[in-house]
Amino acid sequence: MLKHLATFLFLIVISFTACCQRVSIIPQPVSVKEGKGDFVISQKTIISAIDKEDVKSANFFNDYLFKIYGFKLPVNKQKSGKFIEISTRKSTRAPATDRYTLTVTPNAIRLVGDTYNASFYGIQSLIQLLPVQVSSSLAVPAVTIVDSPRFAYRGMHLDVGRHFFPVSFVKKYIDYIALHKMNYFHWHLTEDQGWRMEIKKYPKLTEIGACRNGTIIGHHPGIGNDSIRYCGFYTQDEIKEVVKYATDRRITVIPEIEMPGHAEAALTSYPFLGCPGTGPYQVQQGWGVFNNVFCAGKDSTFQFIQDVLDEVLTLFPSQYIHIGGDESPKTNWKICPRCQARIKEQGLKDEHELQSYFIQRIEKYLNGKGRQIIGWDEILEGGLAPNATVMSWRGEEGGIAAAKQNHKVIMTPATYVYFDHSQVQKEDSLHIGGYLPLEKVYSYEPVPKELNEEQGKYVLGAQANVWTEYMPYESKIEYMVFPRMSALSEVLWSPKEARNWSNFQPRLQNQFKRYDLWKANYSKAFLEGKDK
Ligand code: TNX
Repeated sequence: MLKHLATFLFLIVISFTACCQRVSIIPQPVSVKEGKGDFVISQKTIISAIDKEDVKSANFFNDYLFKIYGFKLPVNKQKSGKFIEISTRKSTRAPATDRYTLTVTPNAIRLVGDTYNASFYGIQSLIQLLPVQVSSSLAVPAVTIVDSPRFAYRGMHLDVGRHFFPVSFVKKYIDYIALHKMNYFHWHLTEDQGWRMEIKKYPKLTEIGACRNGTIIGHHPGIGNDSIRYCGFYTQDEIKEVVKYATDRRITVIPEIEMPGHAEAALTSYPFLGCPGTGPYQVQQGWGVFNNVFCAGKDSTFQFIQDVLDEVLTLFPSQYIHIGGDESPKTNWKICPRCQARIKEQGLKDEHELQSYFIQRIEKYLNGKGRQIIGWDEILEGGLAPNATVMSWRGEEGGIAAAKQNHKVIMTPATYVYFDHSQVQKEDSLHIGGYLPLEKVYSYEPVPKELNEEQGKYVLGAQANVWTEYMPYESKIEYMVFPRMSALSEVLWSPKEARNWSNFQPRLQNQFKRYDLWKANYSKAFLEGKDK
């Protein structure tokens, strides 16, 4: 009883603080100085933006206004009356810091970015200065904000292999990323349970590989199978559309083409890709790790992957291409004469070194095309490819080891940022297992204390992973992602010293109201004090 009373009082205090705080931004900016009075946005307020890129930022703001408040503002080159001015300095000083200054006075709103990205981030702060009550005249509190991100890599991942999500939802997800001032979307496009990207040279990848004949019911290994054919893939035109949509929002899309494991949908489409004597293959209907992986002994496997990557490169301008590398059992390779011959011919010690050979061969190919690879931390086993960036998921150890070898690292440890884990101790809906409450995400420090200052610089940032085995529909993704994504955005953006859990909570109360405005689903575990 006493405990409930305490929670109740705590919530009252929090809502009170939230209601009366004029500036409530997530992620917390570097510097906020509140002024006096308000700038009132009416339907006649002009947005002044000259540069074409700044106009894109103005358009994002306008789209938001329209979607949430039902009106748009005129965008002009001139300033007149009370105006919102967006401009970018295009600072050539290295390194470009993505810093912006947003000044609101009763007469004008001025946003100046050092880079186009920065101006776009300033728009996200401006959006969060808008009232959470819908109205046709919007009071924006006077304030001066000077702000820039702590980490260069602020990412969200989405697995569309286990469950497929249409372009409309992918765009919504990209908007969520943008609204959190995050800048990378890691699109996990191929899996054992479905190949989701059209490849012109290999049409069977989507004719066969994009469909499975059923899906297990319940938690792995399941209490049956629904026997419903489940299909989905993106055409190359759709992919172009998504990449453009993300680019306009200052987000880089990193495609992931999984190898050598998690590839059974590809093997089902083209059985020559597997090891002799293995198979038959099927697009998998349950979850987990499967033995049927790309054969590392055949040159035809590498030719196939290179052909696929050639098409990937034409669609994704990203400097980074994710090649997977995780959870690839060596069972087939151990009995495969072609793989054993490769081990011998290359003077490799074992199948782990064969995996390393596999990844290095692909790295060389992609480096030759001016791109860099990212791989899950298993790519450390058997020797790291010379220029690879490591995504550390099995805890932080992989990231620490890679940074110590002077390799770039993106931290995605399951213990802090796996949003397929539950936010409450007793989660009613199906989930992968594991308990990751909001406060734990908020407490995450991406630079491990095991690294010295120099090594710490190799940590580019972090990312939350959203594996969709138990997220069959869109609102479930939103439920798993919110509000933890808001906590992660602050971990990645705000200065380390500015991060403060008791200061974050009242700001989060406003953020919940924004989720409502967005009509986004979210977990109420924290809001109702049920995540302890
Ligand atoms: C491990 S994280 C995987 C995924 C699963 C996930 C479930 C990683 C690189 N591989 O294939 O979906 O666990 O949490």
